[in-house]
Amino acid sequence: MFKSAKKMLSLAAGVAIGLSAASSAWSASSLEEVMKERGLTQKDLLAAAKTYVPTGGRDEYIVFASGGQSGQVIVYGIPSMRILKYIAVFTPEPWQGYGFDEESKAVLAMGRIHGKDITFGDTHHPAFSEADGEYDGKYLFINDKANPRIAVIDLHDFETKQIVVNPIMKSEHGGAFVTPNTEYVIEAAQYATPHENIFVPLEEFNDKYRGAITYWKFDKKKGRIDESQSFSVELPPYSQDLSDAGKGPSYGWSFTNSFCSERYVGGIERGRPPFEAGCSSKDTDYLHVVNWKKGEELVKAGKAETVNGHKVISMKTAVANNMLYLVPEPKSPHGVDVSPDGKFMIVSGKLDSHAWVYSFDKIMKAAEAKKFEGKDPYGIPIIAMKDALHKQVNVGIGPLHTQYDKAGSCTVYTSIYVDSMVTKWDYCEGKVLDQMPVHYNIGHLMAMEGDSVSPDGKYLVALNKLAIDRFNPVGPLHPQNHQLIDISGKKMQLLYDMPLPLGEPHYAVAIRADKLKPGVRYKSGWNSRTDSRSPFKTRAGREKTVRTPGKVEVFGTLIRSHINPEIIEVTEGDEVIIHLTNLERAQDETHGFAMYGGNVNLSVEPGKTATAKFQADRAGVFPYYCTEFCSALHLEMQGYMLVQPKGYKAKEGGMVEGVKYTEADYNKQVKTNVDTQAVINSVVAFITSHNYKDFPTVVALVEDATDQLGFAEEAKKKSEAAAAKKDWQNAMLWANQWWQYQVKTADMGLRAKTFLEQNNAKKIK
Ligand code: RUQ
Ligand code: CUA
Repeated sequence: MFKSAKKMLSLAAGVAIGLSAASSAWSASSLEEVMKERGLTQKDLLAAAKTYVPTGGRDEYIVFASGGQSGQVIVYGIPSMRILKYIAVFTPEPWQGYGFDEESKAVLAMGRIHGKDITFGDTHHPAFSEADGEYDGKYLFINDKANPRIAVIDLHDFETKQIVVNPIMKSEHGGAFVTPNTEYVIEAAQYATPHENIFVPLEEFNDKYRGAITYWKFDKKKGRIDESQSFSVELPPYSQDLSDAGKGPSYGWSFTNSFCSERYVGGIERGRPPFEAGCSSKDTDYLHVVNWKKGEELVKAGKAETVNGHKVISMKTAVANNMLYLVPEPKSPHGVDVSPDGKFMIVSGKLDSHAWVYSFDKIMKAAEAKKFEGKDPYGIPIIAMKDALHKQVNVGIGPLHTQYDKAGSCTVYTSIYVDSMVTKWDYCEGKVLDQMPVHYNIGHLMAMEGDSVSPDGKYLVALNKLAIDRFNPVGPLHPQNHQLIDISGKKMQLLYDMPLPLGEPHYAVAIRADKLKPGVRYKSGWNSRTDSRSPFKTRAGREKTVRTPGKVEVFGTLIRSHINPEIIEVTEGDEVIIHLTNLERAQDETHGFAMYGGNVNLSVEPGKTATAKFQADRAGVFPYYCTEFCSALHLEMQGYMLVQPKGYKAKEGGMVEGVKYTEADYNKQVKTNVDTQAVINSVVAFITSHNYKDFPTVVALVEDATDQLGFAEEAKKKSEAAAAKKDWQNAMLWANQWWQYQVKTADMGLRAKTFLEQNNAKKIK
C-alpha cells in the first residue's frame, strides 16, 4: 500500500530504472546471438517480425472465432494472434457476470428449450452484419448446433443481447449467414426431424421428417431479430449443411448444401449398417438453391402455413412459385462459398478430391428454360450438374471450405482435411497455383473480410481440428490450433501457431479493426442487455434499502473504493435483491460484487446497473466484496450482509472502535494530505502546461482525476466539520477518507503524466 503520493512518484521512478537496466542487458546480445541461443532460423525471424506487435501496439484485424462447445465467441487480433476476449453467449460466464446478474439471466432465458435452461451451446459459424455486402462492424451473429438457436451480439459493447430459438428445428448447422444488407440471418437444419414437437416413428422418416431453412428477419434499428417477421422454407429430409447468401447478380438467393440425400437412417442395434455407411453411398448430394426474396413475398401474400406459431413455406408452394431448385453436388459436401462478385459458388465434397465451381448465371438460365434432369421424390426440380457447372478442379483429398483472395482476383484457398493442407487455386481458369501443408487436420479457413464483397486477402488462418504434439502437453484434452498464413505473396508462408483452449472454433470471421468502435462506458445506470436506462439506476447519495414484508431491496452504488451500502441487514427467509450501479466514468474501472454462500457474482462496468437476486435462507454473516483489483484500497472494498434469525432484537450499545484517535493523529493526517495535495498540484501543473487535450486517453484520465478530487473535497469538509466539534474520531476518519480520494487522484494524474511523457506531448505554456 502506498504511504503517500510522493512515495508513489519515487516508486514509479524506481520501476522505470529497473526496466531500462533490464532492457540494456537484453539489447547487449545481438540478433545473431538470440537466434543461436534459441535455435531460430532466418525464416523464423521473418515470421516473427511479421506477427510481432510491439508493446502498446494494436492489431490490424480483429477475429471473432466460434468457441465451439464452450458456447462462447473468442476474440483475437491479427497478426499478433493475441486473445482479447471471450464473449459469453449461450453459456454462463463468471468474469462477465453472464448468467449471474438478473439482466443477463433474462438473455439466457430467451434460449430455453421447452422451458428448460440450456447452459451450453455448440457454436459453429459467426457472421458480421453487413451493409451493401460490406462488414459494417455493428453486430455479430452466431448459431448453436445442438439446440437450434441464433444469438445477436452487439459490437458496441461485445455483449450478447438476444437469443432466438428455432421454432421448428431440433438440429441445425448452417447458421449464421447473413444476406448483404442483413435483411435476414440464415439458419439451415442439419438432422431431419418432424417440424412439430411430437413423436413420429423413424419408419415414417421419408414422409414426416423434414429439413428446413429459416430466414430470421433482422431489425437493424432495434438491433434485434424480429421473430414475427421471420419465416422458413420446408425442405426434404436431406441433412442440410452450410449456407451462404447470394450477392450482386445472385442477390435475393441463398445456397445450402446437404449430405445424406440417401435419406438413410442407421440403427446398429436393429442390425442395420450405421449412418455413415448409408449416408455416403450415392455419388452426389444436393445443393439447394432458394429465392428468399420470393419467399418474403409469399409470406406477405399469406401463402405460408403456420407451424408452431411460425410461418413455413411448404415445398409444394416453393416449387409452384419457382423459388426452390436442387443441383447435384459432389459426395458429402461441406462448404458452399459464394464469390465476392456473386457470380459463382464453390462446393467441395469431403469424399471427393475436387472443388466444384457453379455458375449462378448457368443455374438461372436452366431454371428459366425449365431445363431439368428430373425431380426429387418431393417434386423439387433438379438442374443437371453439367448445366450448372463452370469448372471442376482437383484440389486434394477431403476438400472442405473455400475462401476468396482480394477482390477482383480469381484466387481462392481451399482447406484440404484429409491431406492437411491448403490449396491455392484459380477458380476462373480452374488451375492449382500452390499448396502448403498445415498441421492436423484443417477444417475451416478464413481470409481477412473473406465473406464480404471486397475481401482484403493478406492473411489466412487455418483452423485445425487437432493439435496432437504441437504444443506443450496439457493432458488428453488438447487445444485447437489456429495457424496464421501470409498470403500476400505468390507462395503461402506459415507465420504462427496459436493454441485455442476453449472449445472447437469451427469458423471465424475477421474484420478491419478500424471498423469497430466499441464504447468504453455506459450511460449512467444502464441495463446493457436491454440497451435502456435501468429502472434500478442509483445516483451517488441516493443509495437506499427498501424493506417490505419478506423482501429487502437494495439500491446501491460502487465507486473506488467502497460499496454503498457496506452493511445489509435482512431477516432469515427474506428475498434479497441487490441493484448496484457503477458510478465510475473512468475507462476500465469495472467493479465486481461477490458474496459468500449464494452464487452471487456481478461484473459492473462503468455506468452499468446490475442486479443480484437470491433467498437469504439461513441466518449468518455473509461477507461481500469487489472482485476486480480496482485501486490500492480494493481489498477494503467490502461489506457484510447480516442475516438475522427471525425475531432477533438488536442489543444496546454502539460499535466498539478498534482505535481511538486524538487531535495529534488528526493533525498528522492533515499534514500528509496537504503534502499530497502539493504533489497533485505539481502533476496538474505539468499536465495543463502540455497539450494534453490532444490525447483522448489523458482527457479521460483528467476527467476521472477531477471526479476523485471532488470527492476528496467533500470528505475534507466533513473532516473539518468534525474537527470544529473536537470529534477527533470522525475528524481523523474523514481526513483519512479525504486522503484516500487524493491517492486515487494522484494515481490518475501520474498515469496521465507518464502517458504525456511517453508520447512526447508538447509544452504549451
Ligand atoms: S463446420 S469444418 Cu462449418 Cu461446423 Cu466445417
Ligand atoms: Cu472495486 Cu475492487
